[in-house]
Amino acid sequence: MDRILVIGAGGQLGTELTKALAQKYGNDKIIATDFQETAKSKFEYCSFQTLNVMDKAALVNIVAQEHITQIYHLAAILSASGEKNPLQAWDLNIGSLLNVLEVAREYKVEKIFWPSSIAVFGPHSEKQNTPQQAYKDPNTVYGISKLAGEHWCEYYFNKYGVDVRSLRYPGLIGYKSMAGGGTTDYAVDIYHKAAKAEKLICFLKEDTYLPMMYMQDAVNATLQLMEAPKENITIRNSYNIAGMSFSPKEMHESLLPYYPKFEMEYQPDFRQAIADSWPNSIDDQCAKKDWDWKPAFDLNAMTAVIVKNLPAYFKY
Ligand code: AKB
Repeated sequence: MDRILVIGAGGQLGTELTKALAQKYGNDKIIATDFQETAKSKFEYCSFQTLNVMDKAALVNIVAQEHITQIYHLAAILSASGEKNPLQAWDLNIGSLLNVLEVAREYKVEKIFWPSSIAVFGPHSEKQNTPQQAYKDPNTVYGISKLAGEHWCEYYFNKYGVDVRSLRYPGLIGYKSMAGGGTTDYAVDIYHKAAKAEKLICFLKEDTYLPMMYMQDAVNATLQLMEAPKENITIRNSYNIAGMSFSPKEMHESLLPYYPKFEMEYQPDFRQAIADSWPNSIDDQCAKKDWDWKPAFDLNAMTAVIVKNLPAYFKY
């Protein structure tokens, strides 16, 4: 019987992935955790506990007591926040992953999911359709920690047989929670500003192309990867996945049919250099081949859904 632990459930991805896992496996099979007690209000439909994943004894307790069979470890400090406190970002991103991998090994947890990111690529990686095996020279602490984490995942699989699976997410965009501390956050904020009839001061230049993905595609990709037969998983560090690629200017244009007066002003800050070091677009043929990955949303389809749902969801 599956018993699923979600760590960092209160975050942008966790909020939607936890719900999808509950729909798939049943509310009573899910234990949502977050280090913030305030996240509890999001999880009335399943069990919730506060957990600081850096506290290994507390993690062991939950895994042993709840007979956990799968862990989704989503807690991380993202790219922009990481640059403000690099050592803390390294400690949390790598320390927490090692806690999870060790607990998985010791307690024979059947499957682990851990998110990586397009941030593993760097200024010398191919920019267009960046391949799975592209040269990687990340220059943010977040990217460095994700690349090191990918190697740790592969190590635990090869050495101990821990079935850990991973995706290199692009910027994730949804309407059910705010993004927090990333370089792609403008692409979430933009919908809020438009809905509130406010101007967006965009921290990237208008022609900065980045790989992005609608949240529903990200959730589906995660569930698909985790359900795939073990023998199909040929990539044990982390899979490239692609959804769409666009610039802030194109995003603005996609919103104008709904909000003709919506304005953007461009004031690039330190996040521009991070964005410039990342790919413009991603080649995901390994994910397509190994577990049949296919995204459903492009920019206009995503905008149509978000514009329809976000204002009511946030009571604007
Ligand atoms: C970030 O911008 O840091 C994240 C990511 C691309 O991993 N959204």
